[in-house]
Amino acid sequence: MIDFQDLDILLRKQDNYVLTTHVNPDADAIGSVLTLQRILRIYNKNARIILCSEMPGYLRFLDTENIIEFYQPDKHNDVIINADTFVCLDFNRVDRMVSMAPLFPKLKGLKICIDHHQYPEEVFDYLFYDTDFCATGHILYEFIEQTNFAPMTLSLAEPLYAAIMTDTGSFRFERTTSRVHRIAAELLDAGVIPVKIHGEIFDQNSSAKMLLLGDALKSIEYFGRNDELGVMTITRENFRIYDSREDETEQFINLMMSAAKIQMGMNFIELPRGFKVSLRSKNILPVHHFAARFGGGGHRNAAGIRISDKSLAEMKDIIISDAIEFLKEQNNE
Ligand SMILES: [Mn+2]
Repeated sequence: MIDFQDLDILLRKQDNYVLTTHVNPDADAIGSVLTLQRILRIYNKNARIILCSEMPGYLRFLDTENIIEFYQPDKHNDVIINADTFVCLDFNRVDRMVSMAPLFPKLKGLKICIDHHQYPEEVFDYLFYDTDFCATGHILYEFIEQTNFAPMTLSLAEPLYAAIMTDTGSFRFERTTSRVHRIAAELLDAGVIPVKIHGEIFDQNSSAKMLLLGDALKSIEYFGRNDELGVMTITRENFRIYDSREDETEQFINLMMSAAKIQMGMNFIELPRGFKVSLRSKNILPVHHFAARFGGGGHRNAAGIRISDKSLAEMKDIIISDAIEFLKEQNNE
């Protein structure tokens, strides 16, 4: 249970806030930092949003005032270190803010985490976290409703809708409750136009990204007796050919998961240094337990691994063999 009154007290207490979210921010990440910034503005606070990743182009429409800043050490270190309160949204492990992570132990102010992922690191002064929420935006919605500090306006409703709609996979994932649909209805009443938000988020692909997707789909290999494990691979060479970026591949794995027989999907993505593996599963298969074997984490049906000290070529076969064994164990074979 999250104590929204406690959070309210903390958000009214100080003057200078810095908000951030995880590397490669998604719509829940961006929607949440923007919503909290707008809440803090209603409280007459000075709140800056500083991110370790560039703002993804397709989410720029949410930042109507263009206030999100990309972290630059010279410009931001003092601001971050001396902030009264530093708020981490939609992530709970310091290493997820990559280039900003070394600043964390130096922070002079309060460290608050607002999140809905499992296994938070025990490094925050205040942790507002509950995995029952479908999105960090969902937590902020309940905060606004329970503290009742201001009416639900479009500037709050739009980022919240983007956050909740995307983190529920367009209202289809497990935590999509009747409550979540009622919240969506409230957000529509505040002026959100679903066709506009869906169009902005889902129909902004570049022509090059479609070609990269073609290569990614062609790379799919199946393993297991019944093709229950799917593996997709995107190399640096793929990115180079299409002049594309890692963040453009985020939805690719979901297309692979639409194969009927697949139980678990892995997308190996080669990075400038090392690689990452996005993991998905269906039903009760706990893919975050598999991720933990390689130092990763996430949710039961969506998790990830990031490895920077070994190459994709060195590790890919090892991880696949381990995944085959993991599936056997899970299926009691
Ligand atoms: Mn989220």
